[in-house]
Amino acid sequence: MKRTTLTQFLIEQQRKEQALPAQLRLLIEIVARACKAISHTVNKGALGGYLGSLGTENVQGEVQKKLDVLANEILIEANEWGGHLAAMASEEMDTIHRIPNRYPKGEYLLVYDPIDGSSNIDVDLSVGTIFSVLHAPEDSSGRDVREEDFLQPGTRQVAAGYAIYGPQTLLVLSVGTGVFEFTLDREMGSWVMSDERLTVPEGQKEFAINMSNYRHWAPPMRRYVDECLAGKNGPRGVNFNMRWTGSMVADIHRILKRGGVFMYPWDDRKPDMPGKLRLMYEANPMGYLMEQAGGMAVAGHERILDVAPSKLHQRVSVIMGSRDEVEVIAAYHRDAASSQQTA
Ligand code: P6P
Repeated sequence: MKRTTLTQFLIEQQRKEQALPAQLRLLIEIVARACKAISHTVNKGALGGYLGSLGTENVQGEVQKKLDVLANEILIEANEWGGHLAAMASEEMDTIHRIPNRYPKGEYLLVYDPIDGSSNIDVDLSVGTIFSVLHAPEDSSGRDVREEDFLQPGTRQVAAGYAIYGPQTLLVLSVGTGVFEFTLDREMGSWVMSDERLTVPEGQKEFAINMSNYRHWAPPMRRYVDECLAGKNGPRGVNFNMRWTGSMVADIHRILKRGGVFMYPWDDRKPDMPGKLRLMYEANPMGYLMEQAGGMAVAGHERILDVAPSKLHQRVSVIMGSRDEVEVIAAYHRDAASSQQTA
């Protein structure tokens, strides 16, 4: 069967859908090529000497794995010369990385998590790279890009995607015309389309959350999970299943393919923080993909893509997946918010 490669797909998007300016097409090709290099490194594991930690911490205060830093460097080296970017930002860098003056600057901003779920690397569980693409502000062309140029709501994304390094290496991508999946053909070294116009199935009863945090959640979150656990004898009248991989990319990919809901909500361990996951390079790109696939993504009851960022590494509560289940959870959060107001 003739398969469509990523390059053919991107050219068709450029021709048919006018969804893809040349610089954005180049950006995606380059990120996809960098993800091939990251996949090669991840798959080497101990044989490449890339497992384990560096003993350093990133801006999040998290221990950096060797692969976190290496993947970040691969993405910088792959992207900074191409003339498609004005700047880059990453979970692994305190602030933005401007394109060096020796290279031409482009009109896009790339923000990414080079290896999400890196704690899984040493135990051979799936990890991934998550990326989001924004336009650099019009007025930034004549000046140095600033951090606040990145602080755009998720609705302004022009493309987003992830690579998942698992039993297969996949690239899942949207440029605003639906979600498409490509599988890395290692012999040919090319990305080959393996699924198109993904849609998040509804009516699926599988939830993903770290249950060990149960006692720390807000009441609407506990209400939803209690009802899932009550199963067919409870108010939902049906049994649920649970999955939690500790790797957002793996959980989100499963939900994009077979439905369900992913939750990392606010909890009282750090009450001043809205959640654990980062808005700019985890929640926004994954929320964009979920919506492009007919799913839904909220922070409590607010649409994640409407959240106005105030800091590059800000965190957010994340609930996303099948529209029917996310709507139930959002309704419980609205009920709780309105009863608080009337109390
Ligand atoms: P916990 C990985 O560190 C990550 O950022 C996401 O990929 C994942 O969903 C979550 O954190 C796991 O968090 O608290 O269950 O270890």
